[in-house]
Amino acid sequence: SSVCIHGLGYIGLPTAAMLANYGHDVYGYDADETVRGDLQNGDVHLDEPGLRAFVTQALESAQLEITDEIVQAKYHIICVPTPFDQTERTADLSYLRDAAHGLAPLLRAGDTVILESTVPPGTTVEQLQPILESTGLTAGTDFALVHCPETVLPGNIISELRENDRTLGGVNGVSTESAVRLYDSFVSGEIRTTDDPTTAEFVKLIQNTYRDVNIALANEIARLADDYGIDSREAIDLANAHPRVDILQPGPGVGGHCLPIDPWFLGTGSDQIELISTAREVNDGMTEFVIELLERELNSLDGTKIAILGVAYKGNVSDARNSPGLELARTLADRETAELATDGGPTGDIEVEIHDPHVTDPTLDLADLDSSTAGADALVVTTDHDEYADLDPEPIAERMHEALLIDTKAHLDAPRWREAGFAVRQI
Ligand code: SAJ
Repeated sequence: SSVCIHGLGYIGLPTAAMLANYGHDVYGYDADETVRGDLQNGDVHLDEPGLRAFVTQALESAQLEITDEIVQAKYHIICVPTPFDQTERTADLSYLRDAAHGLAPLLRAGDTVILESTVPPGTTVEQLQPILESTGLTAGTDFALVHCPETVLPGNIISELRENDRTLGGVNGVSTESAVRLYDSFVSGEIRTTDDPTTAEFVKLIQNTYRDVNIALANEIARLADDYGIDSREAIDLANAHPRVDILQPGPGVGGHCLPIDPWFLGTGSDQIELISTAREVNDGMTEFVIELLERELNSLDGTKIAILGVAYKGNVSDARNSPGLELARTLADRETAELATDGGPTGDIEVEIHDPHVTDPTLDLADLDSSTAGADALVVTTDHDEYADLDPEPIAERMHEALLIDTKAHLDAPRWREAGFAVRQI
């Protein structure tokens, strides 16, 4: 079939390439001219394993064409960003509305429109449908309208796109079936359906919320275990041996563009998010817990140098959005300013250096490993990159002022670091 993809980001681009590589005639459109131009030149700038080759294959086969306009197609898939405004506590649906207004004039009877972007419950029916129906066509009778959320894990997008189960909700049975036919052509996982887009939107949100709340439990357990003087990870492992218990791992907080955001989407049309918002606070509060650990070990943070290893939001990715490592760096830096403001002298000065072998963001002041650890009083590992597990502690110990390692991911080989003279604390 012919498919037009609206939005060529982390979801739209792999989906476009996937459909193209499965023989569909795919037209990829992005509102950003630079994104289109780069792709037309064969440049894939998104950092995701295997994506470049996958997209190149689709472009070279000519099954995927990057177009400068939205084109008519049997299927339209909308994969645009839906950022969350933390202060207003609302989702910014302007990209979605723009996409819908662009598509409406081209919509024909018999077409299918699928929304994949993560949205607050009700968006497909309350926001998208009226714009598409302003054409005089009716959803469900003249054209199919469906929400089909994506569930792929960054770092593993291409195989998850093919293998993950999908939940798909159309405005009626005919709509749902039309979308099933398209996803069936490349999805090897199970396709579950509901004839209600709002349910499909809700399912996506509660999946990420479940994970966020579960991690909050793990983080609270870590703080409890600290009070009781026991190892939280050993306790969680033993607890998880029970067939009905499955607690996730504690850490420096929850990052990325999904888990810290999606739970709030549930609260845009309801106030019933007591546990959910508390879980968010527990996870965000891990920054303060790491600082507490630092203060306990160093007595005072005044005049210290802290090296933070890992500003990607999780291991082996380069994405630093909502990253716990960055949040820690910024909180420590803000503390420095606050102290300076109150006592006017340089005594409160905390020097913070950040390091990451994957992140290339030019707006971040990243240091190499040697200079970030030179003279440092503590090393805080906030991301479980493979590279960090292989670090040699000896030369790092020699460079540092105090040999203290706070391993928030329990990722490094603690006995080896202790042997090299480090005091090691894990979350
Ligand atoms: N984390 C922990 N402890 C854990 C697991 C994760 O602290 O035991 C932290 C990570 O370090 C990271 C954050 O949680 O900071 C999120 O990482 P993640 O790997 O759990 O999830 P994401 O954000 O990369 O992707 C999630 C996935 N959702 C679920 O597993 C339910 C993915 O399948 C979704 O497609 C994606 O959100 C999305 O786009 O919504």
